[in-house]
Amino acid sequence: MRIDVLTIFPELFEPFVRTSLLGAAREAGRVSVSVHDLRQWAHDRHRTVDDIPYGGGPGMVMKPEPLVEAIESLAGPKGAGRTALVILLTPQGFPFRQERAVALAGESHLVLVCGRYEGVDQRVSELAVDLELSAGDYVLCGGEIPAMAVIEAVVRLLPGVLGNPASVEAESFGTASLEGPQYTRPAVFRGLEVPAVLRSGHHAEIARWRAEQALEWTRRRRPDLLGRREER
Ligand code: JBZ
Repeated sequence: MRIDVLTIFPELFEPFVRTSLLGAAREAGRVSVSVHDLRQWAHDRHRTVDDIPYGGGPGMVMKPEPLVEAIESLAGPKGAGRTALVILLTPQGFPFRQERAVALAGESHLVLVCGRYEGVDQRVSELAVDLELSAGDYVLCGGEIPAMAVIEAVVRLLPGVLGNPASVEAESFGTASLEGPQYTRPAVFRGLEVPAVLRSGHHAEIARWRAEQALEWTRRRRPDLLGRREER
């Protein structure tokens, strides 16, 4: 898979793409990630990428010309014949969920466009963007962190990236319920014991206990996930 990122803060991505699972996936040739400074496509010597909003109001809006030209240079013109999927990260986007990550993992080329300022000129979406996504219901200052969330969620699903595909399986169930508590050694830490059932060696009882704990945590913390099972 090829991933291109368009941002005014390319330096935010450097440690991220070099580290951990993503760094290893790149070195193994499973994915290539290229980060591009949007200001390369600015038209003036001040490298301007924003301007004041029509109709007034606070803040600045991302200008259409650099963005559309950058997207077209990475993905070609929108429409039939474009093989890349161009995604704008914006608070107005569809919420990014696991089912979307699974769909995106089947693409060969993603272009992730990070919004900044108060927003992006609407004509960018109309002329050059295929899909708008949001990371979730909290306020951020730009699309860079959401883009990293998309990259990590998608790359870990690519064949050969996770050493243990069983954890991919387990976590697709994990989108419908939370996992319960996890423990490692020592068996007693500061007076707190690992539950006896986990040390019993009774695999069927362990599985039943884990399922009960998972359901109880999901009821208390994420009842919305239980309602969502039928949606998937
Ligand atoms: C996002 C205009 O740039 C922004 C600002 C906030 C923001 C995004 C882009 S994407 N928040 C989110 O996914 O929540």
